[in-house]
Amino acid sequence: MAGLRAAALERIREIAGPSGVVDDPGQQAAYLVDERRLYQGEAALIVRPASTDEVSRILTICHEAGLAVVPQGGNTGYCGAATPDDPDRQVLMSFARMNRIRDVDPVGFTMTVEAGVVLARAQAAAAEHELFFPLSMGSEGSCQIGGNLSTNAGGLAVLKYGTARELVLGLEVVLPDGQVLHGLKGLRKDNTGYDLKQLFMGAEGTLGVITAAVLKLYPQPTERQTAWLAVADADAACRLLGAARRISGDCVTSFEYVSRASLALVLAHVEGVSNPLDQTYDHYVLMEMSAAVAQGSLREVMEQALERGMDSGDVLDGAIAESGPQRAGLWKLRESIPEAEKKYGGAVKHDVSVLISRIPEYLAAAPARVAALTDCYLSVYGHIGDGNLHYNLLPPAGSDPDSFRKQWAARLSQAVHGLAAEMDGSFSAEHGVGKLKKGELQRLKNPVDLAVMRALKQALDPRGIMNPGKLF
Ligand code: 2HG
Ligand code: ZN
Repeated sequence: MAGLRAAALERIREIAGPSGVVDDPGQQAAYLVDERRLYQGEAALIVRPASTDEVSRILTICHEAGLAVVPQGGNTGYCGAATPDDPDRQVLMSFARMNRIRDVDPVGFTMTVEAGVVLARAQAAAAEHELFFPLSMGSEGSCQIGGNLSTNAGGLAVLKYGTARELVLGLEVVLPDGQVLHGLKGLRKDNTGYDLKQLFMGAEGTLGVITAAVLKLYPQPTERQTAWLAVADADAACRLLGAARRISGDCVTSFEYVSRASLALVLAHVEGVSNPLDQTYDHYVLMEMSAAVAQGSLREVMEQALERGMDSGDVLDGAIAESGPQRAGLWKLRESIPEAEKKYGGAVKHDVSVLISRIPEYLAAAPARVAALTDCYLSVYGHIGDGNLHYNLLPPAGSDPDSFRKQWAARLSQAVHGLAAEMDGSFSAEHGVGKLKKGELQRLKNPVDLAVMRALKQALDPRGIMNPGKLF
């Protein structure tokens, strides 16, 4: 068996060629550890195929030889889904060389890209044609489209444009046995049975390998209005969201919540930021509207929404960005919360969702669940326009982050996730399951859902060679 595998690895090397294999231990290191440094991985080989044909030939060999494949994009995931853990059986497949923009269709508003295209490059390629690819997140300078789709990434514009899967019109996928699903027609309508592409998005590489995608593009927004607001409480934030969506004809692109404690972390640990308001408040919202409209008209709409919010008492205070740099400054307050948490010493991170209307209930109930276990510094923020909260728990000031994590992470996460599940929510709204949350998947996912997931895995990957140990 070992001899068969060694011969298979040799054939894979030949297919990828010298530049398609990473042998230097110094270079290997970055592929083998995950973004949050939760997992130190090991692999039999790190291969970087340059084409769908190479991926297909490599998978055919792996399938025959019983080698497993761990797909990896920009390696920015939070749950360890792209880290291999078997030095004899697992081949890490990186998509860094599959980075071609195959086509942009300015009539149909679509773009066909390979899995290894970095998200920011996909955005720029659309912009070259005066079009807009709306998927956007903190890691966009390094995360790749293949990873975005495999994890059904969320990010900062889900409220208006949806999660990654909603931005896809077709996929090219290599199945575990090397066969290729050619789904790049880019049709907007095709009612011919199961929507196969949906199976592979959010599957975290456990059913096959996404090698290319047809993405939906949109008109470029010509105006953006961004406001940093203090709101009375979470109920007020939810009412403001509804009012702003109505008043603007659904131009609210982002609606992000930031608690007093999360802002305090940013102000204490991140360079070049300042509090846009004179006072401090308990609850903030970063609201952005965007549209392709005549210059200035969205500003009036934003002001109208804020005036109404102030009249009703939902909005206590606020500042609207007057320039690009001011807008960037407001976004920096929100986007650098993860960096501030890291500088504080790290957080036990959560990514839960409930119905938007139940966000206040979640926020009211969660502190007691946490406090019943141990004292924590709560850094609560997130995409409340999507019903998604990052309910992050940091060690109290002065205590050691590593021992806090070792002692409490599992129990704290069970409490935070359990509350979301009790409220018919999700324990993982956007970061996925990977290795980190697979126990929680078994504990909290409906057994019928789990049985269907297992049946699909068995049908598509009966030999279990696709990203083993992830999700299940
Ligand atoms: C965000 O919304 C990301 O900034 C990261 O999803 C959240 O670091 C986190 O917990
Ligand atoms: Zn997020």
